[in-house]
Amino acid sequence: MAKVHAKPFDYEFAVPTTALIVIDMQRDFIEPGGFGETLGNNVKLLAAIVPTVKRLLDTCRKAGMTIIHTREAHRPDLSDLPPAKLKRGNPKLRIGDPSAMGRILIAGEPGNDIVAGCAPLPGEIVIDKPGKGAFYATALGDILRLRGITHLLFAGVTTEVCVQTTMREANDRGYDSLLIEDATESYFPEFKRAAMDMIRAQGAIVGWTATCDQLAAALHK
Ligand code: TIU
Repeated sequence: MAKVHAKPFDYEFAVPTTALIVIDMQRDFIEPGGFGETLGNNVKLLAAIVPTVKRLLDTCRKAGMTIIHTREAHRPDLSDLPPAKLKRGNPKLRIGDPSAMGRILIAGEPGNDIVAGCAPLPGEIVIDKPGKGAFYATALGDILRLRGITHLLFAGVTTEVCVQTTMREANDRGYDSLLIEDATESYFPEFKRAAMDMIRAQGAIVGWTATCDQLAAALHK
């Protein structure tokens, strides 16, 4: 067993029954011209965590852990896009519209790729998800069950949207989840802080948080 000096108390896990889930480290959220920027956000904040997410991936790879990447992605014919999601707000470009990186938030388009620094390696699992949570309308639950996974480490973007939604889905399904504090980011620093506080409040009501270095120390990497 590995023990991380996490908040609000130590987080214990065994590598064979743990997966690292890296949420939506996609050009659409992290580079100018993608979905995140069309929503009116400053994407520079998110780009800053790419080296830490890469270090986290390398740490978990060296430990031999199951690695899962997710992408927020819709089918080219938009058949999995609820009208409510398409019409919400007043973005410059809507999902499916052409942009400098291909069609916004559409599977297979350049903007939908995971950024080069966090690219999946052969053998790692990649899940396309139409929602904010990675369990909704995907095979994630079945994949974790088939591998006997009980513990989940989380990283990626954005903290209070797709990361926190997925952690809450995982929590209700019985997983013990640890969020890596410096490997997740929000367009809104105050939302990141609030999400961290919410997750670990009330005795880890949603899960735990710790830094990438604290995890690496627990894994002796
Ligand atoms: N991946 C993810 O978090 N999707 C979003 O739409 N996030 C926002 O913060 N908008």
